[in-house]
Amino acid sequence: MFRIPRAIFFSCCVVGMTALNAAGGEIAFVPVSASGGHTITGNEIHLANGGQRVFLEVFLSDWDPDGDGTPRLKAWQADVNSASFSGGIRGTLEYPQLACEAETDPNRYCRTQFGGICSLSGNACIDDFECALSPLEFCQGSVCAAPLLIGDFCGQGFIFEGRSDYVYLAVDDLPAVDLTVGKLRLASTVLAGENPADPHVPAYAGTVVLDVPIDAVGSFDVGFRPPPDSVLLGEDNQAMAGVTLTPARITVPCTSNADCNDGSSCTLDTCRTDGICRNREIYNIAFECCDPEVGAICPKAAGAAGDADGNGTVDLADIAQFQTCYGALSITAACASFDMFCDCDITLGDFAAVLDVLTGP
Ligand SMILES: [Ca+2]
Ligand SMILES: [Ca+2]
Ligand SMILES: [Ca+2]
Ligand SMILES: [Ca+2]
Repeated sequence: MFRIPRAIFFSCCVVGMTALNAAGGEIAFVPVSASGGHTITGNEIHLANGGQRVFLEVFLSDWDPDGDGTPRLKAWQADVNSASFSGGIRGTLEYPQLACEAETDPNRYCRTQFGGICSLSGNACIDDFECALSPLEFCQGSVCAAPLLIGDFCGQGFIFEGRSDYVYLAVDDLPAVDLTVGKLRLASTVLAGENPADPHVPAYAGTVVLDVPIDAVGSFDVGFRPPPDSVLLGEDNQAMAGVTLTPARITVPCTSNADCNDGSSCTLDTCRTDGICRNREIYNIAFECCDPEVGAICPKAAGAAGDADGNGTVDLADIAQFQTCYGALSITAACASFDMFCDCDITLGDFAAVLDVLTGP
């Protein structure tokens, strides 16, 4: 489905040729506002504290970096990756449910979407007909059309088509916001042939709203799922190669050392004066390992992982040695090569990892 980026093959040998075939394109998250104190620098927003609602915008750019008019943008999809919503020190980002009543607020404007949540069953839905648990059940998250039903909500993501910097402002398109349970996906395709050329400035494609919990601490990177979930499509219906997916970073400062507890006894947790947590290892990672539960330190294996007898292969002789190390209360130098996760124990998990590196009979 994807064109092979030729630049990869040439870049090793022909310096200066790479630009000719260099793929471009970027789907970027840009923080634009928050409900409380904050500062924004590029793709990063520093909140004064947790308990805020943050607005991020999706921008598309640079799909024709050499400006020769091709490729043009037929369709795009930006699929939010929620994997890092709990990637800070503490707290989990959440999608809010924005009420429908503020239709006049451009920051809450509901737009075409292709997935919601049934009000009673919680099942994914497109329209009310798919929510048949009771005659009262309806599809939440569909377009907020009158009459509003109690509890109906607009999306936590929307596309404000009227903005002057909207990527498909001048052409007919089919914008869509997918609010299927646990998912948020923005997309659009042009209707007929008028694929826009690269305007050489970032073009707005949609808005995503996230709630940062009151007790949140640390940095959360909010990005996009890799292709084929997040793509730019050219006029040839092919996904453009080499598109950069740029996440936004939401940072909430710490106020005490306790705020910075990373759950590991192998690190010393301190809150710096600038509100950034520092989690410094209490052991020498070059020569030692550490048990994060109790902070016990043990020697690190000198040789290759799994190769207890040091003969250069991981084979059945090493497996036989494993049995004498399994479950041992202290890790000897001979057994250290089996501590595959450098956490100062020899467990079945280590055994499975040793099997993965088995190189001989
Ligand atoms: Ca081009
Ligand atoms: Ca720690
Ligand atoms: Ca060996
Ligand atoms: Ca281990």
